[in-house]
Amino acid sequence: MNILQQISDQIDLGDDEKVYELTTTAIEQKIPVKQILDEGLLQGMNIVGRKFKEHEIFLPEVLMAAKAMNAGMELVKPLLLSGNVPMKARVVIGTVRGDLHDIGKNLVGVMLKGAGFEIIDLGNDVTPERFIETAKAEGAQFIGMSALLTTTMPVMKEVVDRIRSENLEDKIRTLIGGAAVSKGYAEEIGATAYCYDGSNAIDYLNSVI
Ligand code: B12
Repeated sequence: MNILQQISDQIDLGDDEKVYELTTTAIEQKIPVKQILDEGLLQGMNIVGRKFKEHEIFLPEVLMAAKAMNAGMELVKPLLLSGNVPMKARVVIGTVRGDLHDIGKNLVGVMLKGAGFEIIDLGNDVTPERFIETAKAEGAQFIGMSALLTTTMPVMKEVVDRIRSENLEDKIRTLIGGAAVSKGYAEEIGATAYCYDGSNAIDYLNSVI
């Protein structure tokens, strides 16, 4: 069986040691890192997401899959970061208040860093105040927010509204992403942009800086 297919299967089975082992082999075989990510690791998480949605699996299995995904990400991360690219802009990134999903946000952070952006990662469960105060204190030009839950996406609007009420729109632009949100939602709340993944975020940022 194709090694990327095996990585995906082992994420689905939640075996972090196997994922680590297989990802190491895939890297040694010089399979492009983007392909390992898309066709192995992310493919596995997509299957897990579908099964969770259809109640075929439950939270403990999802947690194990997330742990397995992270085991692979640890190996892929240095490759995404290699190459000394000059700093292009500073981005504060985080998952919004009440939301603990951080796999996608971490991945986007690593990809942006690899593309030459300075990333200040606030982690998950981040309040609007913390996003804005950090961006102001660090002189960041962008705030990147992640939300995976429909119940937490309104926090993004709180951030956008607050930036507007403090007249900071020209200084700090907002970028939103995560499975719960869409381009339409970004337009509705007045966020500067919606990006569906890390590559899309890199393209967007490169086009505006
Ligand atoms: C893994 C997972 C978990 C793990 C999270 C582990 C972790 N450390 O992140 C655990 C088990 C903790 C979990 C818990 C819960 N989860 Co959950 N979880 C998932 C699952 C299966 C996969 C998410 C994931 O990591 N995907 C892989 C990453 C790489 O993809 P991604 O996050 O979408 O990120 C990509 C893009 O969206 C984008 N992106 C993401 N963020 C950002 C930010 C910026 C700035 C940009 C530019 C781009 C960007 O780029 C990324 C890379 O391509 C999803 C299913 C799904 N389809 O998304 C459910 C899902 C998100 N969870 C769900 C639910 C309901 C829950 C719980 C409420 C369950 C419960 N009953 O307790 C809790 C909530 C906990 C909380 N308060 O946050 C629902 C949400 C439904 C909804 N409409 O709100 C989903 C959709 C599953 C479902 N279909 O029911 N979950």
